[in-house]
Amino acid sequence: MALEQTFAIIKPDAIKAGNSGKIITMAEDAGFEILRLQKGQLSPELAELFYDEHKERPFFKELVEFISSGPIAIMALQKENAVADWRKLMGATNPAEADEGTIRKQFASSIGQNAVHGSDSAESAQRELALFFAEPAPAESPVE
Ligand code: 3AN
Repeated sequence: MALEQTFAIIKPDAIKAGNSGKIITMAEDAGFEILRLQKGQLSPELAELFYDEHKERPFFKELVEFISSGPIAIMALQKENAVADWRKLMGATNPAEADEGTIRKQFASSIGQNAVHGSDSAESAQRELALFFAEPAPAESPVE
């Protein structure tokens, strides 16, 4: 199977709680190569654009406010089957339903503040990677 890239966010709750290093270690232990890693904070405008597919949902405002409320880390992750495997490692959206050994089981506190994001399809991954990283990450990642 070919290598695939996905887009991930370590959300404000996980950064604030000091869990970013542990989440990155879980990603590496699961075989993901971290092609891009950048810390920053989203403006509400960029957050709205990012979550555009959820704009009709009742929790949209809450979602935008939370993701732009503090520092986050954004990542481009690569491995075979990266999109599905990252979602598996994240666990269910609601941490109460997340399996043992998943990131959300360990670090998420609620359905809204659930530690991490991962693209839900290869198409979303392309869109999200392009939204956040000006240039696509090379499969081999030289230090620039
Ligand atoms: P996932 O992040 O697991 O793909 P989605 O796509 O259903 O989940 O939802 C996107 C984000 O919206 C979730 N990460 C979560 O933070 C938030 N969310 C989903 N459902 C709710 C809800 N019922 N109340 C508040 N926030 C929610």
